[in-house]
Amino acid sequence: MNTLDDLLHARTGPMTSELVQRPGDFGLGQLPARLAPAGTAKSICGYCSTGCSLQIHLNAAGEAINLTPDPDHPVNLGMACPKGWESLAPLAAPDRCTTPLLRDATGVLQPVTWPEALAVFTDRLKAIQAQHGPGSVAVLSTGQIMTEEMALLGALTKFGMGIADLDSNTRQCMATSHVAYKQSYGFDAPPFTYADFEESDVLVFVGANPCIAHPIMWQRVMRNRRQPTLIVVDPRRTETAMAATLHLPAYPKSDLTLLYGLAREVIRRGAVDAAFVAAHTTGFAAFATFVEAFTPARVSAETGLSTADLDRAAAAICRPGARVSYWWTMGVNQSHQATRTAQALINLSLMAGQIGKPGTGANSITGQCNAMGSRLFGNATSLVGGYDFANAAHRTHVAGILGIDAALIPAQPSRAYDRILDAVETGEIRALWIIATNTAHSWINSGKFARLRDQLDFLVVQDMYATTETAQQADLVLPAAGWGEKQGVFINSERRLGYARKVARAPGLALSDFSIFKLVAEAWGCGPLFTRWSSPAAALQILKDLSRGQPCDFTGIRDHDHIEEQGGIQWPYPDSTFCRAGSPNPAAPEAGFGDPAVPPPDRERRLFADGQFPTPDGRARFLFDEPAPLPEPVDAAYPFLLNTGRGSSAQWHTGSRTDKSAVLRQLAPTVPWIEIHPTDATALGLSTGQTVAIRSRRGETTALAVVTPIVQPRQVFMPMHFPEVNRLTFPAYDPHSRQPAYKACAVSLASVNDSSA
Ligand SMILES: Nc1nc2c(c(=O)[nH]1)N[C@H]1C(S)=C(S)[C@@H](COP(=O)(O)OP(=O)(O)OC[C@H]3O[C@@H](n4cnc5c(=O)[nH]c(N)nc54)[C@H](O)[C@@H]3O)O[C@H]1N2
Ligand SMILES: Nc1nc2c(c(=O)[nH]1)N[C@H]1C(S)=C(S)[C@@H](COP(=O)(O)OP(=O)(O)OC[C@H]3O[C@@H](n4cnc5c(=O)[nH]c(N)nc54)[C@H](O)[C@@H]3O)O[C@H]1N2
Ligand code: SF4
Ligand SMILES: [Mo]
Repeated sequence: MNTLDDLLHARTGPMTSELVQRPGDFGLGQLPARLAPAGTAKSICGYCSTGCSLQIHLNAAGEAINLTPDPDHPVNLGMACPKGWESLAPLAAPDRCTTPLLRDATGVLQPVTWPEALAVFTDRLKAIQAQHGPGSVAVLSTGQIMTEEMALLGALTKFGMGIADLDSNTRQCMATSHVAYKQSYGFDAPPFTYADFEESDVLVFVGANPCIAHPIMWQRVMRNRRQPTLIVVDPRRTETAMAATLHLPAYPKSDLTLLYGLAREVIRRGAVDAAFVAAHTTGFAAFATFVEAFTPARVSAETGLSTADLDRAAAAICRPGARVSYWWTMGVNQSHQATRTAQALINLSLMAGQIGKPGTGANSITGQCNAMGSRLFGNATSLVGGYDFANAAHRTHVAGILGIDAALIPAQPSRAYDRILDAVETGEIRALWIIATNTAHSWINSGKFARLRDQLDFLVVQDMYATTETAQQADLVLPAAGWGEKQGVFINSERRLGYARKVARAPGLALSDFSIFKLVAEAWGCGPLFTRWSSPAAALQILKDLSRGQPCDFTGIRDHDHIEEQGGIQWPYPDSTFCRAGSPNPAAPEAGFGDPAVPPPDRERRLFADGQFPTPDGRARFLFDEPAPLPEPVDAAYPFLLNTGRGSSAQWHTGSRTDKSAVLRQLAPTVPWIEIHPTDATALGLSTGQTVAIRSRRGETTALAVVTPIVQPRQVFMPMHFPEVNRLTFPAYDPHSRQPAYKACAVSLASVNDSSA
């Protein structure tokens, strides 16, 4: 099982026929004749956390030739954004990494065989561990591989290879939501379902630009027939803000003050749900006293918003009988007080009893396709399955399920990403294995990572492409299959497990991450620990066992096919409640599945309808702190505040996938740009299309000026899709989540005389 020969044969052998539905299942008449697919397969999109389902059109060999959005899926209802439509293009890119690559003595990456690559991998990493201790090797992973893969990686590295430090790009993205929910609700449990977009009377978006970053979620907002009030808190007048009833362009990172001021208004206007607060929460009295200081005058002075706008916002969220929902993304999570800001939104929803009912909730929108999977099963911050490393009973329980010695499980979580890099700087960590993330581009203050490269004795990068900024610096590159070339589960923003299918062959010698991890386990000598992890399908059964009894319990899911048949399945989905009700035999996990006597569960469900939270006392907590000043405020030398984020719906992060699509390349600029307010542009003598030099205390770069009132005066915005951006950013972190505060640093601007260009 799972030898290299097996894996390579499986990869090159015929596409499995179960992928292909009968041609008659597909509405052929609706398609242009040239597609004439032999059948279709469904697969969940591998970009953002919306989790749209795509119908992949297959040729007679079962290989993908095109796709259309799935009309039957409860998430996207037949829609997809440009990235989803273009999902197949990156697979065929000419720069796919098709063979392991090893840097030779002259510094050139040269093709090697898998056995050679695995031997170098284990020999080098074991030698480094032998010389400097097991903690001298660390891993940086991702929210963009399958749940089964990230769980196997977490188990392999921590329990098999003795690696204590395994973090991922989820730190850059969702760490704040994870910590905020865990502290407030007792578990990382986003309570909502996408139907809440349609069932809300007042939707408050804070630091979220779904028009660009989650376009299909935004389509769900547009389907709301309740004439909703849309409030958007964002220093920029984004596409989302333009569509709002009320745009609150609060000064960057003044959200905490604003939200405490709104909480004060909820109390003052008598909109507190006293019965809910008394029965289901703790800490409200102290919170109510705390927010008294956040008077409209103070909030107006510190946020730059008018008291009239504050009054409008307060009136909207306090409207009697209105269903109010709060939605946040990176404008909140990437802040120096991110966790408390997220909790300020949670507090607003708790105090008004706006949770567990249609159209309510304090709802974190996830970023990557499987950031939710990594939050539950990544084995970084929480022990795999949402347990605690520090809890001995949890370690024993997880060890029992995995059939390993509990002593193999470390008693503390991984160090956070920034602290892993700090440990590289001090020489404590000497080797990194980076999987499905492009650290050299996406990490904050990237100049530091560039300098650290020389401190590393060994850098392994596992990616679809050897051309990323990070892979170019590697000593060893392991070629990975991408979305569409392997199968497994993604968990979307509304806790829905979705199944992504294999519909294409990986090029050359590229292998799925799952297969690579299995090969590493064998080469390392810890393969027997992972015998049960024989395939993604087998791994899903292990994940089910890990989830049992947890708030995320999905033991009622049968297998991958069950997930697909149901149009995805939201957790919780315990076997006791749904599929196995009436099944007398808990020892036979398959018993009772599909029992016609058991009604199917609702396709959309939300959490906390009963007011019970998974804290020890069953109550949610009010958590708060004093607002603190910006880590790097503007001054005379650096008078502009730089904000960064998503530039267009056609660009994904560091561009390693989306840049490969000729269609997507036409939908957005391919060079860095910077949004500048007209007043500032005039003062600097700049007009749109001219080159501007941007300097921070960390680095400098140039970009094309886009003169626009989208940004406020003295604020500028750059899309994160160009590596230049993180040369500028200031390395500040939220103290609870250690998430980088990418969205506020001080820069200076100057017009570049480009008459020579
Ligand atoms: N097209 C596309 N879609 C994506 C992605 C992509 O790369 N491309 N990435 C995915 C991922 S991983 C993520 S995490 C999400 C991110 O999704 P979003 O968070 O919606 O996107 P961002 O543009 O990073 O940030 C959202 C907004 O926060 C605002 N903001 C900045 N500072 C503040 C502040 O202090 N307060 C407030 N209230 N707002 C502030 C910014 O002006 C910006 O408009 O998108 C996902 N979807
Ligand atoms: N300035 C600034 N910086 C930011 C942000 C910001 O708002 N501003 N946002 C941050 C956020 S929220 C995020 S999520 C990060 C994202 O930052 P990254 O994770 O660095 O960005 P990606 O381009 O998505 O990188 C994913 C890599 O995985 C590879 N890959 C894709 N699929 C697979 C697979 O199945 N297997 C393997 N092995 N490789 C695969 C891709 O080729 C790509 O190189 O950026 C962060 N950086
Ligand atoms: S909205 Fe997200 S999940 Fe849907 S098609 Fe676009 S990138 Fe894919
Ligand atoms: Mo993200």
